[in-house]
Amino acid sequence: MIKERTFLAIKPDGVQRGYIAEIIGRFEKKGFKLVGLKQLIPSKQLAQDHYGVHRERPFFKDLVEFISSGPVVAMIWEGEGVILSARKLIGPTKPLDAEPGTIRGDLAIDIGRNIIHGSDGEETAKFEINLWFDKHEICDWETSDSEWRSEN
Ligand code: DAT
Ligand code: MG
Repeated sequence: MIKERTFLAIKPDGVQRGYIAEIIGRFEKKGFKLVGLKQLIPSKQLAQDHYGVHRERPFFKDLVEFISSGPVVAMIWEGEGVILSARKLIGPTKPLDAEPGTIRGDLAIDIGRNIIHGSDGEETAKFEINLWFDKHEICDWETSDSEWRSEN
């Protein structure tokens, strides 16, 4: 069985506003499995590498400053379809376009303070997991009720 994994990060605004439990709870309730979790204040270098694709964008400098300005909760979540599903649970980049029920739709207003990051595809997920986590920080485990969750 292929284990699909994605990288999610609660950004400094989500941490400061006290939404760690709220956000983790949404992915737990959905049925995904947490296999990596840590809190850190990212270095500028890490923030730049993470958002490297946006290097040429006018908001890049502010984005890097912001992400490295305070604690981030970095996570790896696992489950079938988790990459796309997490993006749906998060909602679109611009929180005012995000439907109620999504994390950004429920909890944010500002595009520059949209409280959570989620990998946007398979390759990005692999890249981001490797960038943020060492192998030994990833916890391979099976839920005791896994047989009730899926046919795999
Ligand atoms: P997402 O986080 O939904 O994957 P993205 O990859 O396009 O969105 O952009 C990364 C982050 O950069 C986004 O979460 C917030 C910031 N950002 C994107 N577009 C922006 C803009 N027009 N002005 C300010 N910040 C922006
Ligand atoms: Mg993105």
